[in-house]
Amino acid sequence: MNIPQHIAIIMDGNGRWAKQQNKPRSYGHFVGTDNVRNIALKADELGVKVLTLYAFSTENWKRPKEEIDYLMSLPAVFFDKFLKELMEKNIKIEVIGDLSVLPVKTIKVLNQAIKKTKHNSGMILVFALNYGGRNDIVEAVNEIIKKGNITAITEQDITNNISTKNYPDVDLMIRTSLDYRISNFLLWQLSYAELIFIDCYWPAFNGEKFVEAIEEYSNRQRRFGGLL
Ligand code: V0D
Repeated sequence: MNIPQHIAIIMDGNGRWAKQQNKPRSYGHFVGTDNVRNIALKADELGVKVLTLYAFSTENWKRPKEEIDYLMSLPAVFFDKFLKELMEKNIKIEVIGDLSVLPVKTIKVLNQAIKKTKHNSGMILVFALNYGGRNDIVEAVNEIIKKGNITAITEQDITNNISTKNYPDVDLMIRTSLDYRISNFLLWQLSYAELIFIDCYWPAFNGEKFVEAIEEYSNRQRRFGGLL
């Protein structure tokens, strides 16, 4: 099996999963948080180098305030339960997106976890928070302009200044719960990625289904490598 170096996941369907069992949306988010741990550990075990998870998009601010407040408490819930385990596995936490407008408490929790795992040399677990793909490209261009004296830029300039500049290109993008959209996730970075859409809500997505997706990726690579 050909293991992708960098996997990106849109963790969709938490609300619908909860509704199916007559539970509040927040319950879906809560179980979804536990599932982040399951999938991250599986990815680590398989030898994935970078796992990028779309946790909160710039469009998610349109949701009811109550739901947003709950979502913003989840990084703390996640680290209280799992930071010890992440340390044991030598996993490094990083974040992409515009954190400046998140609640101060959430920013503090994130910075603490980033700091604590900074010297870990294993898998990098990246959370995309208040992230938008178009904004990521615009910010990269602004970075380039700031460096001054520029009349033309190249693709490499953008690649070198975008939020994922330190990671390998995304090999595989998985979206759960069968919406066939990129939804302003990693636009620049998904140019050559395999896209896999899975008929399963995020809280019900498990290690077995994750491995199946990677097998599908691996088969596509093999067909491509063998020139059809
Ligand atoms: C809800 C499914 C973990 C998607 C997963 C702030 C929607 C559960 C985190 C998390 C969310 C983020 C950063 C970090 C550590 C953990 C998270 C949000 C939503 C939005 F450093 N799960 N999770 N963050 N959900």
